[in-house]
Amino acid sequence: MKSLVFATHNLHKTQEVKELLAGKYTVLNLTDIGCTTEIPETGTTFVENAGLKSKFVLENYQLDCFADDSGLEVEALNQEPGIYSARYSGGKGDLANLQLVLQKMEGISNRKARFKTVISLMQDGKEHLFEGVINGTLRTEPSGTSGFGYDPIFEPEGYAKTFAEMSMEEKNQISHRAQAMKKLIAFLRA
Ligand code: ITT
Repeated sequence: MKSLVFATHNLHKTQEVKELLAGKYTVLNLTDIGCTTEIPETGTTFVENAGLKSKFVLENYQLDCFADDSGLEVEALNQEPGIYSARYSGGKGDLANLQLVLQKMEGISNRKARFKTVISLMQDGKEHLFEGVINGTLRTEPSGTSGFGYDPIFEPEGYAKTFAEMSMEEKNQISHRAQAMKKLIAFLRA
C-alpha cells in the first residue's frame, strides 16, 4: 500500500484521517517521520497555516505531504477562535479552550458556529488546496466523551447530538475534515 505523510502532531486528527484512508493509504504523521519540531503557524488564515506545515515537511524532509489547518468559527464571536482554536486559552489545552468559548457565549442567543478545515497537499513541488465546512450550533454545556477539541459543545446541523456523542465513524461521515479529505482522495485518484 502507498504511504502518505500527514504533517500533524495531533493524534486525534491522525486517527480520523487513518480511518478515512483505511485500505487505501498508510498514513505517517510527523512523529512517524522523526519530526519533533512544533512547526510555527504564523499565518493569518487556515490556507496560509496549512501551507506552512506542508511546505516545512517538503523543505526539511524532501517528502510530498499534506497538512490540515482547522478550527471553530463562532458567528457571534466574529468567527473566533478560528485559526487560534488550538491556543485560544493561551496554551492551557482543549478543555480550557472550550470553557473560554462557553464563557464568552454566556447570555448570547445566536449559537451558530462552524468547523472549517483546509488541507494543503504538496505534490511534485505544487500546492493543492481542499476545504471542508460543517455548520452547526454551540451547546451551553459540554456533552459526550469521544473526539477532541471543541467536539463536546458542537452540535452539527440536522443532528440532536454533539460530535463528542458520535462514534468516529459517524463523525467521519459528515465532518469538516472528512469533507476536505474526500476531495483530497478524489484528487489523488484522478
Ligand atoms: P497540528 O497543527 O499539529 O495539525 P493542531 O491541534 O495544532 O495540530 P490546528 O492548528 O489545525 O491543529 O488547530 C486545530 C484546533 O481546532 C484543534 O486543536 C481543536 O481545538 C480545533 N479542532 C479542529 N478540528 C476539530 C474537530 O474535528 N473537533 C474538535 N475540535 C477541532
